[in-house]
Amino acid sequence: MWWAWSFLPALVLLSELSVVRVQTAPCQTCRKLTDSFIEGLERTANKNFGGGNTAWEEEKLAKYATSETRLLEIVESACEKADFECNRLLEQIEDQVETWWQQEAPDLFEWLCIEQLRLCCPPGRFGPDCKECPSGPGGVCGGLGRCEGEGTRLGDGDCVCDPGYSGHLCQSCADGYYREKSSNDNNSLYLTLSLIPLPSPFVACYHSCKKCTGPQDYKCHDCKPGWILHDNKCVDVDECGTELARCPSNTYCHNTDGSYDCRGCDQACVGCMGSGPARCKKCARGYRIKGAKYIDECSERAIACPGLNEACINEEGSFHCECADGFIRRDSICVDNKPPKMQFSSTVFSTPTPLVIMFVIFGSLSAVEADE
Ligand SMILES: [Ca+2]
Repeated sequence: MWWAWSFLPALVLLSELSVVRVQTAPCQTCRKLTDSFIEGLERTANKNFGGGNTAWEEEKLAKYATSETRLLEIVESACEKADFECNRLLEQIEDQVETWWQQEAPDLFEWLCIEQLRLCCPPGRFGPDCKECPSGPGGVCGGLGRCEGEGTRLGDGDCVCDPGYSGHLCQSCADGYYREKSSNDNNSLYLTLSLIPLPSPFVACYHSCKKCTGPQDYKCHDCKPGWILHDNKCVDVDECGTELARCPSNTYCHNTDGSYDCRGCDQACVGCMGSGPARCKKCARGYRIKGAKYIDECSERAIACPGLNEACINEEGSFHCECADGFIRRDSICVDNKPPKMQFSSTVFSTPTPLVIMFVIFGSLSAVEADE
């Protein structure tokens, strides 16, 4: 391509990496690229070819304003070097950019990102076919939220409402909010006249209330999860005192406002009912209860294994003594675990060796003679 030679090494790399088709590139990348392109146009608006004889060059060459030299300048700075998505897109749209440059210039974003590449949608539209977002008085999502995927070929078009609002067009009061009476009147008037609704007629309830008639804690009608209604107030549920809490082993339940959390037991515990070693259900290996204290028995010199070559082994709530490595217990004492020396019968050793040999030889011969 006519301008590709100037960043050929980058294009070689990009070609290898460009497995994904342009259509999957997000609208945001295209918008960013076209915005950057327009900035480049503005930046080069007052430039010319420069050099010693501008008049001559403008006479012999195309005017700078519509020249490929200017386009190359813009293209080269359209993407930051580290912006992979932008560079990939730029590589794949060089034909379109050149076409756009040569024609009567329409809006680049609209022409390129919406019409040519089909990566984006016009405002107020979403999804592959650019369907209309839900709209009501006040505009898209009643002006009180945003349409999921608006302006792109993605999304489901559902309204994501501003805090306090809910419903298809964000006209309902969300949980945890109530409609103030005075605002309600004004808002109805505004809606009747098809004017833009007043900003935020919904006000937050007390933090524990799901439904309420005012911001105070005693104006609740319903409570958020973790709270229970009592005399129009929402009272914290103590999950730890009920079967509601579920905590993993070796943790304990800690009640909090509107919820609970599970906290780790002390290292001296196997299971516990609270923080610290005094709340253990059982002692961890190497610890035993002593008054209100849990101690490592093996670290206590007085009760550590007193025998020679013995090692103290901590157990759950107890301990025992074993012979150290390389020793075995023999007659209650830990002795070196070397194999015992070979011992032979005293009757063999009490017989003189030559006699034994003679017996074997002549005994065998007499047996042969007898057979013959
Ligand atoms: Ca609670």
